[in-house]
Amino acid sequence: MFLRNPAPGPAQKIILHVDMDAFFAAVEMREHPEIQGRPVIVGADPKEGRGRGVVSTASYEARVFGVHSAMPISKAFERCPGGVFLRPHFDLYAQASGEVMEIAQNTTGLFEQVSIDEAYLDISHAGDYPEARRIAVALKEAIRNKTGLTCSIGVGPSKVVSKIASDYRKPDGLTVVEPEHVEEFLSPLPVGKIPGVGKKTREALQQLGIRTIGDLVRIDVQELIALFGKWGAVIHDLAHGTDDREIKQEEGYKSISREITFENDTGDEMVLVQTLDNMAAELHAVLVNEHLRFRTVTVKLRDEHFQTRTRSKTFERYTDDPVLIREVSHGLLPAFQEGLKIRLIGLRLSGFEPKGSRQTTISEFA
Ligand code: TTP
Ligand code: MG
Repeated sequence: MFLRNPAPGPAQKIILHVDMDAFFAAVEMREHPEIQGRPVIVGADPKEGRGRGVVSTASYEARVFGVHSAMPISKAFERCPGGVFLRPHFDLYAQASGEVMEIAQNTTGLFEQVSIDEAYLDISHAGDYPEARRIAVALKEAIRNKTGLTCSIGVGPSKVVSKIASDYRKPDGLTVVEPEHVEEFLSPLPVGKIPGVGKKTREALQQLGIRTIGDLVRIDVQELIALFGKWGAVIHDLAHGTDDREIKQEEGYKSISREITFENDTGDEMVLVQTLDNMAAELHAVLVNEHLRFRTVTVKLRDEHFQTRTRSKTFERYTDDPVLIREVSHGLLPAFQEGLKIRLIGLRLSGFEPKGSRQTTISEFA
């Protein structure tokens, strides 16, 4: 009998998303084995419940008490007074991030780092999902063996599906969603699982009786566009798992940035300054680890009415001075209207030294 191979169809895209578990807290626990298994909360000083900053992250043991990122540290102290409260050590996190990203990057496929603890890989070359799963298992093992840290991985046919999947069984999870199971995987999940859908969008959708991604799929896209404009069309696509964003493999960094959305909008300038200082320290640690020097600092603020403003300053010379980052960012804090609260603050460093003058390419991650 003559058996024909099936005609080759268009190559299917297979995307992997890796995200470290309770990253800052996990690095602290690795450094201090005596606090392993305890509720660990990294963030501002709780000052016996009078502290004003926010939680950076909490170990899974602390999350049982209802403590999570961006929560006021005073509330975290109230919920978990027996927790181990630590100030962040960004140099350690930048170094650990470098180790993890080097391992991820050495996995075959296009690589894109999207934050200090997460990255995408395009592993379409795997050809099928069983092989993609083997790549994911090997990556988890390599990260655990070489860094002592656990991560969660999601694999699926698009960025959005793999990202939602990596979050699905945290910590130390692996979730593989084949194309024919995307709808069944996504539909029972709450709409808040879609990246970018925050409290405000969630509340507006709830007014329409939409709670799950399945509810969102069933609604006419025109209704969403009427309500949210372009963003309505985007979330409708994402709800279907449709996302054509490619993996952007970049030669070195164009910018490094950090954004924090507060759990409760804040009008407290001290909180803004403290948050900027934390982000400055974190970004500075990345600069040092990656041997980068920059020229431009940008501060971004989004107020309670979703109005976003950015202000930048560019220096004549390249620098990596941490004091300068802090001072300039404070100076850039745009004067905000009395009484107007802030929901998001961001800090970005860009304008790095041209490639070649120093070691700045991603392949030189140490
Ligand atoms: P995340 O990946 O969002 O959180 P996580 O790694 O701590 O926990 P998970 O297991 O749910 O992934 O963020 C990575 C790190 O970024 C986190 O360890 C601390 C920092 N971070 C902040 O400083 N503030 C924030 O509001 C968030 C969300 C994260
Ligand atoms: Mg993480």
